[in-house]
Amino acid sequence: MARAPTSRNATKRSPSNHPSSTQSDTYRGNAGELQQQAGGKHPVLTTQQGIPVADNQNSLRPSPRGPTLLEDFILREKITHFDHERIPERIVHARGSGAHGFFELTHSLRDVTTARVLTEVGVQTPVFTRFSTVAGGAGSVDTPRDVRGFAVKFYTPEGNWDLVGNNIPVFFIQDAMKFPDLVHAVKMEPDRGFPQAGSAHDTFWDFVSLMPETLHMVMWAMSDRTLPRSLRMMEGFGVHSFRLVNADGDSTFVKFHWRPKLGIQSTVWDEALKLQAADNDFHRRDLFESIEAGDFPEWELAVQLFTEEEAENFPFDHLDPTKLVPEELVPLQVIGRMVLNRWPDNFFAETEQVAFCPTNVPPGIDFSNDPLLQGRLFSYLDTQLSRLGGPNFAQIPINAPKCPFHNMQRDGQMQMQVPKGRVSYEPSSLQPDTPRASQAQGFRHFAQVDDGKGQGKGKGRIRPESFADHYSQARMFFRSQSPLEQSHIASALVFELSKVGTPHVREAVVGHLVHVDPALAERVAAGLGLPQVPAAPSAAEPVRDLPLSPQLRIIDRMKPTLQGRCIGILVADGSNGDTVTTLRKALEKVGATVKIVSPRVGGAKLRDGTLLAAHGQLAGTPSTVFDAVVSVLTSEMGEQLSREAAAVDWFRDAFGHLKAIAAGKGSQALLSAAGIEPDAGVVDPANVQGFIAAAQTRQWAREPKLRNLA
Ligand code: HDE
Repeated sequence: MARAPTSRNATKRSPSNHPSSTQSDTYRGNAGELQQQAGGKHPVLTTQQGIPVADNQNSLRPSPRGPTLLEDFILREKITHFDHERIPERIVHARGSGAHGFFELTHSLRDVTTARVLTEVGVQTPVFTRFSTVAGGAGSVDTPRDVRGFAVKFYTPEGNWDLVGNNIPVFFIQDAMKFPDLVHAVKMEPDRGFPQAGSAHDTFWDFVSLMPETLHMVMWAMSDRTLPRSLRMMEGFGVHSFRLVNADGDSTFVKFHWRPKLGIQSTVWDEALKLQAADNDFHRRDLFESIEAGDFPEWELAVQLFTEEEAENFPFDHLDPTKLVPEELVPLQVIGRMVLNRWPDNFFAETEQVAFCPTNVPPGIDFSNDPLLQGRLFSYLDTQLSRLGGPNFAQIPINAPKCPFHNMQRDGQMQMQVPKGRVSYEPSSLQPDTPRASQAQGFRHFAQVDDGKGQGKGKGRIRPESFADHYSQARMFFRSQSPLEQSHIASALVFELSKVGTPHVREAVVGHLVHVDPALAERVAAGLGLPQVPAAPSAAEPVRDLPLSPQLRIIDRMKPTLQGRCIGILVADGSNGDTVTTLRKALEKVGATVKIVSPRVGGAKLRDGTLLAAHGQLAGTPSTVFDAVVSVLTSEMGEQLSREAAAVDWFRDAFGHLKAIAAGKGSQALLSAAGIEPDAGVVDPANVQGFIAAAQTRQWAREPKLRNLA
């Protein structure tokens, strides 16, 4: 007979380290409304079958030191469920963070579409948005150099619309056929199982060197776009051309853009590297904290609209996903805003189980013939079937439409619905309330007439001639960047290719760069220590100098604001509380979040004897997690901390990452130990306005003095 531990054990040890069923609760009522008599607040623990559990600490044994009995259905159910807790992670975009919110239309597109989500101004459509990195596994860090996914599920009154985009407006490849190859090349190498979450390895660059169509996106991937400061400071793009279709059946092409209210901003490379150690969850935490604080992330939705005829005159083929439509060619029109205002209740149920499918489009939104998009229309539903285990994943609450839905699809694993009646087919005459297709409301595909271009020989595995120019837009992107951003791209290429062990791969990539920009190729070749610039491969099309597009830069588009930014104030025993309070109030007034850092998390005993609690301990809260830093220290504490690496690094990194620093006399020993030669971005804490002005940007002028960029 199974027995609970003896009361001797229970009284000798605390229940938490040797819990005992001698404290077991008593119950009344049936399983549906079980109440504990003791305490009264907690519902009674039950099995999945609703059987009340008396002891959640000890498995069933014939004697205290005997084996566990198979009869223990409670243990078996608990362990079995646990054994099956994981589902396959996404093949790409496994690491992600999501949030709920709404989309509000501010400008109707009634002329060009019937989709109500894009025609009814002022209506708030619920959304769930998931941001992700691409290459890393679900448990990888938030801040590697990587493209970010930007996927939005709109729960519209006409069914779900999934706009599954990225933070870069072009893609690596032109045809879905190459996607498995691209992903296999970028993910960890199959024999060694590394590197995790990064493209700086041989197989990725081998693929690049053999697939010149990747070059345009490679320029973006090597730019600061892949080092976002925050998910809230990223742009998003639908990438492909989609169609909008109006009531007359006319089609207009559309490109979708998300533009962050806080402006676009990135980190610098050294900072991104150190963030991987400082906080694995840097972006997830930032999104969570901003929503918890009521400082809701917001984006504008903008569109580029163009007709088939206009597209004919573009100096590129808009159906080629390695090409973008410059804003200077087709301006952006802002049509609405998205606000994320609610963190999911449960990560797994929502962020993990959300299943985006580019095929989810309401009537009035349609696809283009972009061959990459066409492949995606197949892939996502297919992947969800294996990831979520069967055809009923649309019934999972995060995936279910919020409008009514009815059809004759039946049964299958995990069916949650209980359809009534005898009719599960159509047409039928037996049941008047069965669903029927509607010509008036139903989705109608745009009646495209195949233009037949390039198809003269009939069916075939054909790539259009108009997709042949792989370098002109890569050049346009690179040359549109500011000199510093160009240096960042060159340095990123040197960094990544330096991690490539195979010399011919390095050289082949540099050969392609000659087509992008010969000076870039020279810089990268020099950075790699190549004796000479390798010869460029032959290009299918002559490279053209397209008009530049300054809108593609980031640095000079950073918004001069402290809203959404976080300032760290370092204090220690003896710090002047008045200085801290004045700064804190001024910074919070202009929208910054302020966090106190101290050698001990319990806080610092200020000069007036009060205790100032800290948000973080110095060693665990490096300056990488802040946008600008302040230190308010006595000279004595400054001296003492100047002998501690964490404190010295706090300043060295803040300076190296081009951040504003407010540091008074007491911090001089630390500044010296960090080798900082004060510049315009280093001010006295008493100069509050000066600090605010400096903290609203990065000290770009500092960068060339600090590191040898390629
Ligand atoms: Fe994806 N992609 N993709 N992709 N993608 C997936 O779907 C795929 C592409 C993007 O937060 C997978 O549910 C193919 C472009 C995002 O859940 C998979 C091709 C763009 C997410 C898949 C592409 C994206 C995915 C993996 C080429 C930007 C994460 C698990 C034909 C416009 C969505 C899953 C989330 C996820 C396939 C290309 C964006 C395997 C075959 C281009 C943001 O189905």
